[in-house]
Amino acid sequence: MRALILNSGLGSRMGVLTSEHPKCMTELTHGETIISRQLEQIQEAGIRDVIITTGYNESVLRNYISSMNIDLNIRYVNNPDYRTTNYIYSIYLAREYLNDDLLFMHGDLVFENEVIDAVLEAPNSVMTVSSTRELPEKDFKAVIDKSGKIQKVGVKYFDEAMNAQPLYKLRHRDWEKWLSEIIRYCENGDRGCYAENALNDLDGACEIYACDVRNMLCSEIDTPEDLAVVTEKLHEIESRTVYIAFGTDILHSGHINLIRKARRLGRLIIGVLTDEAIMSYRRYPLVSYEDRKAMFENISGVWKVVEQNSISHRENITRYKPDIIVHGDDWKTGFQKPNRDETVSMLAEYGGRLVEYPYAKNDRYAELEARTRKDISMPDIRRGRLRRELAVKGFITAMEAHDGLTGLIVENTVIYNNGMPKQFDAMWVSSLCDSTAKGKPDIELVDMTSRFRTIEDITEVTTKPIIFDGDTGGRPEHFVYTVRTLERLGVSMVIIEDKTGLKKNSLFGTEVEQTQDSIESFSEKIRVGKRAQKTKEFMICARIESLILERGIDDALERSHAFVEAGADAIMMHSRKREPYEIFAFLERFRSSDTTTPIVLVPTTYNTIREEEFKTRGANIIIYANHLMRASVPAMQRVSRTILENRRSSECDEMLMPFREIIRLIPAEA
Ligand code: SPV
Ligand code: MG
Repeated sequence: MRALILNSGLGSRMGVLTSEHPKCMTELTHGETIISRQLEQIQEAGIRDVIITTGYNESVLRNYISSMNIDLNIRYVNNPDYRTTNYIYSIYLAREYLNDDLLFMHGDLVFENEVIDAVLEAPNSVMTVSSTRELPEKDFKAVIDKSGKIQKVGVKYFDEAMNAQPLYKLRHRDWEKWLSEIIRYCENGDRGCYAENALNDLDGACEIYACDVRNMLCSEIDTPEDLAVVTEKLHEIESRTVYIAFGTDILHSGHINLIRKARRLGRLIIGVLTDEAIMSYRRYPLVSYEDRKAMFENISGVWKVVEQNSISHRENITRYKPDIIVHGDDWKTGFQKPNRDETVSMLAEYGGRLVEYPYAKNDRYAELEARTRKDISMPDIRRGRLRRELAVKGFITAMEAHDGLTGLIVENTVIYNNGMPKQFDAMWVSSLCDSTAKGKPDIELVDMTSRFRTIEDITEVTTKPIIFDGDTGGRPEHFVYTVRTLERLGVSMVIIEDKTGLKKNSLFGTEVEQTQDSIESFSEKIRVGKRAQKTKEFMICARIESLILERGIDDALERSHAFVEAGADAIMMHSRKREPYEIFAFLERFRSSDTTTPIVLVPTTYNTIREEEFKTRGANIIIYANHLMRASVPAMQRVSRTILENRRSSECDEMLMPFREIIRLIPAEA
């Protein structure tokens, strides 16, 4: 595409303002002239070839443009008869350079960036019109048909006409027709009329549509009064604030393009989503908040970078009252829709507006995201995540996973409540479910090598942090190896319970014989584990069985403090009561002297309490310890029985998920 700017005319209505240079050199704001603004906009649109027709004061204009810092191929075409001819003749003289799609404008036209964006994005040939401005007495008006196509352009049309401005984007096939007519006019000696007269003779054969720019700035400057109006509008445009939020940690060309467009609309504020906000809907960010903030601060043309605490724009709309919010159009549907609706209604309250650009879908971006996911699933990055999530969110939830598939379910299950996403933060690799999956009792019979294999099956296909149920931790000499292997595998936390001898599952409580380890012996195991640990991030959590074995809260508290003293990074207090009171009592008493050590709860039996209440009472990690396993067993039994009863499987259809849906859960190798 090329640009054509017509600058041959005298501009006599500007009076002294054009006595020494052509009208296009009229200053608008601090050093910016009409022509410098147009050329910059053309350059930003990615157009390289510009044809400028000249006449009056040509050398002044050429010297001025050559002093500008722009990177454009400019060809000047002089119209020596500029005093006696109109621009139709200037175009005729330039005809050999106009053999392409064309962005065509008069040299006295000032328009805001959104106008040129709209013109260039239009699929057809277009001319700018305004449906909201009054019809001018002397200037151009366009007659438009029902399909939006322009029928006539001129100063004399008033019926079914709209205010029109001489800014066109012309597809070559349309422009070719108009240019042939211009050539015919000029060769017939008709050089004093508007080029649009030639267009009108084509009777709509040249398909140009109206591009309605409504109240946006798009005005010719003919008089000093016009200049005053335009400069005032430009000041208003320059003081507009534009807001755009980013939850990304990899900047790709799609983001850069969006930023480039956004900053052309006003002073750009970028809202950087906090780690917590990103984790709530997507995944753990690979790059820290501080680094992401710095990344945006270093992009030129960004006015301010601020924090956005949630995926909702609410807080920052209230705080910054941006005139414009920019977003990709992908949020018109899907989980972000309520967020978009909220944004639109908040903007409407004070007259702000939303500008949406087509979402840049690109296989390369998907590949980049897949690679990032791979990176965050690597042990060194994954291991420290639980600590960071605890630091950022203070309260997290974990769901049981016992193989790759259940890992994927925990990884990918997300729900949206009014546009606010919710998902599990971590995975619990339970000894009970790991053993059950192998058809074995939960008595430390499944050896560590097999348990590590389960972890690997899960880590291979997921990214969320893993909390590993280490049973009793075994002998201290063995625990040393377990700790190091878990660290190598990228596990974030091991929980070991203060039992000794043949361990049985805690949900049996006192129905079976179980022995609690002594404080001294278990403290020593914790110390040995902490000494063996190679990385700073790995966590060892002490699980206390006093309430399970009905030894009372005082015993539970004494042990908790002793195990923290021995180096435990967290305490898991277990209970198998249906009522939560002993857990609440423990939380209250423990928190009265220890406000920082994370507390882990497994509310399998006292399951009527919601997460918020545990959080308020001082708990930090809630584990749903066996629910996926318990969901699958009755489903499998029902299907097995139904097939036996019916001697075929069609009765089960309703109970089964088609395999092509199951396969969707499984990511393809990127
Ligand atoms: C497990 O899930 O293996 C546990 C928790 O240890 S519980 O079964 O409640 O003891
Ligand atoms: Mg267990």
